[in-house]
Amino acid sequence: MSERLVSRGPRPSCVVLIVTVILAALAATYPTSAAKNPEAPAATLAEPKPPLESPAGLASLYPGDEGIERDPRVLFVEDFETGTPGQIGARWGQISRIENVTLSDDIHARSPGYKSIHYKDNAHLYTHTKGVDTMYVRFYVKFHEKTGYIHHFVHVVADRTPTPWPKGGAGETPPGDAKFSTGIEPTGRWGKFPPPGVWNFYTYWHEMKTKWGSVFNGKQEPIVPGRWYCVEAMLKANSAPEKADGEQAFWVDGELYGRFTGFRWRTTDKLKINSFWLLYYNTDQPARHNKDPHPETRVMEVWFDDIVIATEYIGPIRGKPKNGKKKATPSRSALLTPGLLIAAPGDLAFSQDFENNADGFRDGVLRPNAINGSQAYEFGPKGCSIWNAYSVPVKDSTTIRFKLKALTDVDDLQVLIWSKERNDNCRYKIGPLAKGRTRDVEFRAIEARVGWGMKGPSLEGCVLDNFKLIFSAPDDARLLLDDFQILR
Ligand SMILES: [Ca+2]
Ligand SMILES: [Ca+2]
Repeated sequence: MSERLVSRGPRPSCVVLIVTVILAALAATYPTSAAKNPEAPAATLAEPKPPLESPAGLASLYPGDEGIERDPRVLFVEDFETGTPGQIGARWGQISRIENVTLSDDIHARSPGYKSIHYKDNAHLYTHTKGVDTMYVRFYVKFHEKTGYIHHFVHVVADRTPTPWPKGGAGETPPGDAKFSTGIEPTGRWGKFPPPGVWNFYTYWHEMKTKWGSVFNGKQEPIVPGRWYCVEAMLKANSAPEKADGEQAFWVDGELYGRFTGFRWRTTDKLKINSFWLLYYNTDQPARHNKDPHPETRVMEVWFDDIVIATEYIGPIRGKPKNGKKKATPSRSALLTPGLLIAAPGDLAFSQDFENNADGFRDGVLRPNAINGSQAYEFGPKGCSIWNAYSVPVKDSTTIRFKLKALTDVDDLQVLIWSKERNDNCRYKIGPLAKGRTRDVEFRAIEARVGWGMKGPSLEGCVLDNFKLIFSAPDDARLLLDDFQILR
């Protein structure tokens, strides 16, 4: 599933230009290098530091990061000292391409532990924290000495309806009440820098002007392959739906490299920053875009360590643990605590298992022994539907759940829910389903939205009292539906 969402189109040069201009303006306000340069004029040094450039972070309170996981401002800690990749994946919530993930004794100079995690080619860990309005993420990272250019990298995500797996969305502008995200990524900037390039932000939100996300360039300092770095990213939501006071910033080895302001990231404060994607995604595309003359010599490997996620600035590790090497108590995904990130599904409002009848449903027929021996409801591409068998005001907890089995290959499966309030259908796209495959579908009613592209208003606040399922296939194609449930 993660493959689909990460294909990326070309980065429009006009955006790069605009952002460069914005950055130049910002640089005047935040003289990052001058403040660190002992030869800079005294006047520059005497100026008060911008709030985000404070050199002291949470890490300065916990030498060697010892006990940092117990700070109430800290949301998640992972030092890769505990457990196998499988166990690490289980506590994060999801690991992909586990066969490409190993623990390594390659550690950075300030490491308070023994091990880092190593990815080869393609892999990810994906996790969730409690939802917050401002998130800081710190990680240590090293690229292989022979690294090539990288397609996609580490992301911070605000997701209204979080799932254990990262969702799609490449090339799609997310609705302002559903999602925004930013990636802290190396980019070659069309071959201007050797691999892996320089750090930038690659960002998706509802007001982005381009199809493929927006790029925000910071200080153009080429990343040295084979060297460990401390990289930090901050994402701050706008304080009210109508205010454009959101921000994002990133630091390298404690130095502010880029700060960008004036974002209206979200249209509701119900949308919180809550997901972290330790992603390493490679294709042959960036080698082409950057005109890499020797892509065949590249070794796509990366190391990560000492991840801390918090609501305040963290900073690089300072000092050493009191008693030599240490292990953190590793965190667990907030999604593993039901009801913490999103209201748990409500009470059952309606269910139909099709064992005795199809009461409420129309335009299909009962079929015995259809899905794992259970009787189900069979219907064609024009769809089946149910009207007025339940009436549920749509809240975050309102959930729709059912089982599908395709008797032929079908495409473009989607749910239509008519909304009187919207005077339109709200849609939820399921996608294709291969012949013989059974799928458990579960989604929140607030995920259904007006419009073919699901970009319009959602079903939030409407009354849920109908459901229709349609798909694309020849007229004689058939699909089976079973165990349909509506939860309040
Ligand atoms: Ca470690
Ligand atoms: Ca059944």
